[in-house]
Order: sequence, then structure tokens, then C-alpha cells
Amino acid sequence: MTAVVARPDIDSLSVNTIRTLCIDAVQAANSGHPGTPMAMAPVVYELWQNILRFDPSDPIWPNRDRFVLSAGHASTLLYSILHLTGVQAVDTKYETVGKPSVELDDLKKFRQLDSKCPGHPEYRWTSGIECTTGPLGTGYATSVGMAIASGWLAANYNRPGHDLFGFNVYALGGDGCMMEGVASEAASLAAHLKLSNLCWIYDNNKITIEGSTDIAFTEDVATRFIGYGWNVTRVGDANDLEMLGRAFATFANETSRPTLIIVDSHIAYGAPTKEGTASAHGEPLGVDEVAATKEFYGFPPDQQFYVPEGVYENFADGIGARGKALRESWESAFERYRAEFPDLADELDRMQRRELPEGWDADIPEFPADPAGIASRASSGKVLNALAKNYPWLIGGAADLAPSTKTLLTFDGAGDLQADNRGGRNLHFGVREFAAATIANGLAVTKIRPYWSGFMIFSDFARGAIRLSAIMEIPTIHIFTHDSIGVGEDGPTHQPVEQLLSLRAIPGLLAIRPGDANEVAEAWRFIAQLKHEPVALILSRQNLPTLDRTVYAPASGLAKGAYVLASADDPEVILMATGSEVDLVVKAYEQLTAEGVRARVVSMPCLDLFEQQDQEYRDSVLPPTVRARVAVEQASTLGWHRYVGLDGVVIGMETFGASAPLKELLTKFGFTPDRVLEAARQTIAATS
Ligand SMILES: Cc1ncc(C[n+]2csc(CCOP(=O)(O)OP(=O)(O)O)c2C)c(N)n1
Ligand SMILES: [Mg+2]
Repeated sequence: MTAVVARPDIDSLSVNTIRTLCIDAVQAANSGHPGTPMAMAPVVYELWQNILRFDPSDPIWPNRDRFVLSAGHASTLLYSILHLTGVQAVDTKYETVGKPSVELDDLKKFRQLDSKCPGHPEYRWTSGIECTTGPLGTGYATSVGMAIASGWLAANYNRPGHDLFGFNVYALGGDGCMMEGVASEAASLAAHLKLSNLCWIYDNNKITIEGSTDIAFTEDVATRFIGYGWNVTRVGDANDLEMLGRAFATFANETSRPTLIIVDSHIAYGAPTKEGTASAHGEPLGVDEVAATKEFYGFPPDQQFYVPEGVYENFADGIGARGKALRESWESAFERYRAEFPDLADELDRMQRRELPEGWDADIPEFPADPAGIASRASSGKVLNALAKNYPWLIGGAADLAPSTKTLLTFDGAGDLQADNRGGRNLHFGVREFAAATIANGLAVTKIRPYWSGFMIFSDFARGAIRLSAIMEIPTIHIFTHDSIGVGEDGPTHQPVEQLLSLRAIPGLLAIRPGDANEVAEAWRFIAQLKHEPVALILSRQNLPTLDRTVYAPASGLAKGAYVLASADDPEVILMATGSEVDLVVKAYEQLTAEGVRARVVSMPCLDLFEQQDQEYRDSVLPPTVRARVAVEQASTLGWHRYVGLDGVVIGMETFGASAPLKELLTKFGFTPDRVLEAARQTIAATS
């Protein structure tokens, strides 16, 4: 049972209101975790009411401080504070719609279908939620991206006398967040970048689901973070608002390190009933315990979702008034800035709405036909540079593989993002794929356009963040090179097999695997214009011939996901492929055509996009009457039967790859013109 200061002052009354709202929401849902919200209520109260530069009446004001609830299972804590502070709902056009983001009715429907209070906080669904959390550790890591974004915006857009940007980022996590590797990766990078605008609060309650942290987590967290280079401070009692205030002041005064505030707390179980304390960690309290707990707080035991008189007013007078004044003064500062720097202000406006700058695509190259060709990672590097030059807020980097992924921006002024150059456009994530993707998401929710890159095989390491980008509907660009057994000698540990399929399986993520340099150019043209869809751009290590587009259809067909490259009238067989295998099916098509077989060849760089096209278009590319079909892809065959049907043939990977020169691998695994021709004849025979 949490020791509560039972004075009926407005601070405790407000804290206890947060607590009882959380208790009631969890009880109504009969599911969820009330303990942590109860214990952390004073922390969130102190931060929101007295520290956070946030205006509930405009929760998307660009220079607001960010609050991330990394312990997403404590979501009722966030919903309660959004409700009590009166945070307003914002629509997809970035307009406030004149209604609260979270109403009491939403809290009453916690975890029910369509409630604004889902089980875990969801970005874009409930205004005031800065990023989706729930997978532990990822909120912490995402907050690092937000803190980088704050410095980047300040470095690029502040001008003498115009301190437009410089917001702080707070993230609250628990033991689980501290155990997860992604938080460690991100913490290490945050210290390297000297992100003094970043404050993590750690609820050190020494308990997780299986019980005491003694069973699995006995490290000295403070020492670890001091080792990273963080400023570490401690608050001995989560209920001590004054000590919490002092800890936040320590953070505010720190100029060269991120700050970790370790808050010792005791997870709240309800007050004991006659039968004893019934609730276990992560369960509703139960009716009797709820009543006993409310009595302990001095609240009417039989009233639910009760907000005592004076509580809304207290928040309105505190964060409400302070936040509004800060936001209004920022807005008038921005108008003065706009008068002096109209072009920069225009960039900021566009950025906030995810619109592109004028002339963004002016330098996207076209590649001449070339049988020797160019690796798609290399053509991507050229296109990315041509695009980024005209798209100032497109920034990113690699997880220590830029020489391989070709993502380095090399034009004048691009610069490296480091502690002494916060406005640089080349990020160095280090060998930290999961943090790289998560930090990229943090940049994306701050409206900077991010990309990060690595080897396709290690997309698995980042998968948790890739799917979060899709859930959040943010346009993070995940770039993966070395996309198949085309890697050759590196062998099976480095040769993706099931990754392509698994990326395609993430709803809303567009997995794009271009077949030649001009498809790469079209891919980037398409990606640049996306506002709400994340992308996995999948690129080869090895050279791919550049198709002669006077013979084959233009690469702009990529925007439809799949398109006919060339076809006989009334084809009797369809050959389809993606990425490096497009060349193989093109060669087979030419051979079949020379033999008098009526063939069609289809490039399918993005199956997700193809599925979005109407039936008529899809049938025009793959006519249902043509049942002789061959699909070729150096990846798991799973999924392709949808396109080749019962009579078709899929040439793909059924096993792991092997370490050998590429040519030998192609023969071993059947990626040869002969094998494709044989498959074509086989399927024609089967269907005629
Ligand atoms: C990555 C991940 N793994 C597992 C879970 C399931 N889970 C939810 S809460 C929890 C325990 C969290 O303990 P802690 O972070 O200390 O929070 P507390 O229980 O103290 O509130 C776990 C394992 C999760 N949400 N995310
Ligand atoms: Mg805990």
C-alpha cells in the first residue's frame, strides 16, 4: 500500500483523482494494470502540472515538451492526465476539433472497441499521445529520436534573437524498460550525443510480472547509466512532490548529459480488505479493494470516475494557464520569425504538415540502359543524394554500414550529426539496428523525415520498431541492402530468406524491392510523397542490369506496385519477379519470345501496393485467364502462390543459403535462365 499524504490539499486531491480514475478504468475493463499508475501518479502530476511546457488546448504546438509513457501498460495514467488537463482532440488535418481528446466516457470504456483509451497508448488515435508504447523499452528509445529532433530543429531553424526550438523530452519507464536492450542501445547513443534535453524517469519499484526483480535483474542501474555518461539522480519516495521538483530542476540545469531520475516506489496494491490484499501485480483490484482504497484516499467509496470539485480548475490554473501562455508567446515569436525569414518559416509549415518543398524532385536522375548495370544500393545512394539536396529535412544514416548501404549524404553542407553539430544530416547510429529504427520513428513523430539503413538480414533486429512505425502510420524509411543470397560468400547468417515475406506481412508497411536503377529512382519519388506509410526499401548488393526503357515499359509503373514490362498479345505464360530476379525473367521472356512462345514479363516491386490497386488494374497485369505462371524471387516462396495459382511454379528459397561465390549459389538454388525456361514450359504444359 502506497504511503499517501492524507492532507486534503489540492495537490494530493489531484494526485488521488488521477489514481482513482485509473483504478476505476481498470476495474470497469476488468483488465489492465492499476498499480503503477497509482504509484506514479505524483510523478506525472508534478511533471505535467509544474514543469512540462505543453498546452492542452493545442497538443501539437511544434516546440512543446514531449512526454512519453514508455511503461505503456500504465496507459490509464496517461489517459487520466490527458482528461484532467483537458487536452483537446486534433484531426488528421492538424486542426483542433473543439472536443477533448479523452472524455470521462472514454475512460469508462478503457480497452473497449473504438474507445480513445485502448489498452496501450496509440499515437494518431488519441491526441496528446506522442508515440505508441507498450512494447517495453521502445518508448524510451523513441524519446531519444525526439530529443535529437529538438536539437536538429534548433540548429537549423533558430536564428539570433529567435530561439524557436529547444524542447525537452521526458520519458517514464519501469524495470521492464530498463531490462530491454533497445533502451540500452538508445541510452548509450543519447549520452554520446550529449542530449541534455532528454530526461528519463525510472520507476524503480523492483517488481515485474513474475515478481521481485531479485529473480532476474540485480544490476546497478545508476552505475550503468553513469557509465554511459548520464547525469543520474534519485528520488527516494515517489510521493515526495518537492523532491521530484528538485530532481526536475537538476535536469533543467544540466547542459551536457541526458538525465536519469531514479524514483524509488512501491507498486500500489489496493488497501487491504477483510480478506487481505487480493490483487496481484497487473490485475484489477476487485470491487472490495477499490472501495477500501478510495476510503483510504478520502474519496467516496461507491462513486466511480469521480472528479472532486476544484481538481479540473487546479489543472486549468497550472499547466493550462502556463502552457497556453507559453504556446501563445511561441506563436507570436514565430510570426516575427516568419516576417524576417519567410522561406524558413515556409519550410517549417510544410514540415509540420508532411508536405514536400518546392522542386524536391528536380534532380532525381534517369539512368541510361546498361547491361552491366549498377547495384540497387548504389543507384539508391545517388537518388537519395539528389533528393535530399532539395529536401532539407530528409535526414538519416546507417547502423554502422553506410559504406555498404550507400546512405551517406555527400553534398556540401550535409554534415555529420554530432554533439557539436546538432544540425547535421548524416546520423551515425552505431551497430544498433533496433535503436536506429526506433530513433528514426522518434524523428518521424517530430515531423522530420527520417531514414535509417542496415543489412536486410538484421531487419529482424529492428522488427519491433518497424511494425511500430506501421501501427503509428508514420513515414519512416527503413532501408535494407544485401537483400538475398546475392550476398554470396557471407553465407547463411547474412543471407535473408524469410525477411521479405515477413516485412510484407506487416500491415501498412510498403516493402519495395526495385528491379533496376530506374525503379530505384521511381521508388524514391514515390516514397518522398508518402505522409503516413512507412516503407522498407530493399536493395541489392550486386549489380543489376539497367533495362532499356525504350524496349520495356517505363519504371513509373512502380507506383502501382506491379506492371507489365513487355508482353505478347494474348500471352500464354506470365513470368513475374522482383528486384534482382527481374533481369532473369526478362532474359527468359526474350528467349521464349524468340522461340515463338507468347509470353509476358511483369515486374512486381511492391506487392503491398499492387494489392491496393483496383481489380481491373490487377487483372490487366495478371489476366485471370492466363494460368501458366512463373514467379521468381530469391526469398521464401511463401505468399507467391497467390499470384501463380495452382498450376504455376515458384522459384524461390526453401532452405537457408550457403557461403559461396554468387554464381555457384545461383546454380545451386535454381536461379538460372534454364531453370526459369524449364518452369515456363512445365506450367504451359500443365495448363494447356
Ligand atoms: C517488450 C515487452 N515484453 C513484455 C511485455 C509484457 N509486459 C507488460 S508489463 C510487464 C512487466 C513490466 O514490469 P515493469 O516495467 O517493472 O513495470 P511495472 O510492472 O513495475 O509497472 C511485462 C513483462 C511488454 N509489454 N513488452
Ligand atoms: Mg517494475
